[in-house]
Amino acid sequence: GKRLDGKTIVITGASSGIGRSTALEFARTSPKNLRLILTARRIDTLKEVAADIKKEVGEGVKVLPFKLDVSQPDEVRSFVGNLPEEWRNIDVLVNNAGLVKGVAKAPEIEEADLNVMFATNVTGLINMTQAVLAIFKKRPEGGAGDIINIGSIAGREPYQGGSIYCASKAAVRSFTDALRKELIATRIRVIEIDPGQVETEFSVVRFYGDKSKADAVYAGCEPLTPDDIAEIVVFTAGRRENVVVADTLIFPNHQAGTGGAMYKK
Ligand code: NDP
Ligand code: 8X3
Repeated sequence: GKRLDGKTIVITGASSGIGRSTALEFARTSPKNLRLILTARRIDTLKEVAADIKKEVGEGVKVLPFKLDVSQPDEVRSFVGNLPEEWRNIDVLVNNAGLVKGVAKAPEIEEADLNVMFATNVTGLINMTQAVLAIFKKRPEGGAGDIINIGSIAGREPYQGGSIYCASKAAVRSFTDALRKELIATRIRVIEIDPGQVETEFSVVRFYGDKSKADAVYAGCEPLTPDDIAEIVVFTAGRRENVVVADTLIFPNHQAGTGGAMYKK
């Protein structure tokens, strides 16, 4: 609604799943004067998302597809400076880009998998936050803007075969909580949203592209949809300035945790 009108919003990982749905939901909620900067590695897919937004809400929302690999610190460092001038006054950052690779137990985890999970989910999120905080901090009252971090139930309840992913999401949680304390004297809101099971490309990526293994994860379950999480992201950004939806955990009805805490028909 009105509170979001005129805002400039950056979403990382907007080419798929929760990030893509979040872009569409922002556009639906505030179809006038919004600027959406959609980032991910797959620029062609981002352009498709931009076209989907235009088709659904028309020309009122300005969309900038922008190729950005958050795991590359140099790319993140030059990100804001490489935006066209009228896109730099960022109000909201949605740190959504993230991934899991494999289900190996600790002794067997591939070094490349370990590194890409931390470089994306942790260092990438921190570097993006630093880049955007530089803009937020220039505003009155110590700064203003929203940082919305997508964590996971995995960051609260680690499970076998997910040690690195779970540790990465626990790191997100600690970073987020510390940052909220550091920014207590400002108008910057620091928000964490922790989904449970959502059906996206997440499991396809986890199983290195094996769609049948990914489908088996959701067999007999009714997972959340990415739109379910997108609605909550947009809700938090649309609250009155003094309201911080600091921390949210969202499950589908059959879920109460990780590991065994998933009811399968
Ligand atoms: P998807 O795989 O569908 O989407 C992940 C997005 O992240 C893609 O747009 C992908 O784009 C992007 N991404 C991956 N690596 C990078 C990178 N290095 N730089 C920029 N973008 C990147 O999965 P989800 O939508 O499910 O995941 C979104 C977030 O939600 C993640 O942080 C995930 O951990 C979290 N989450 C997911 C849950 C689930 O059950 N699905 C539950 C809890 C949390 P591209 O490949 O084009 O770069
Ligand atoms: C994704 C949820 O539990 O499959 O963050 O790791 S889980």
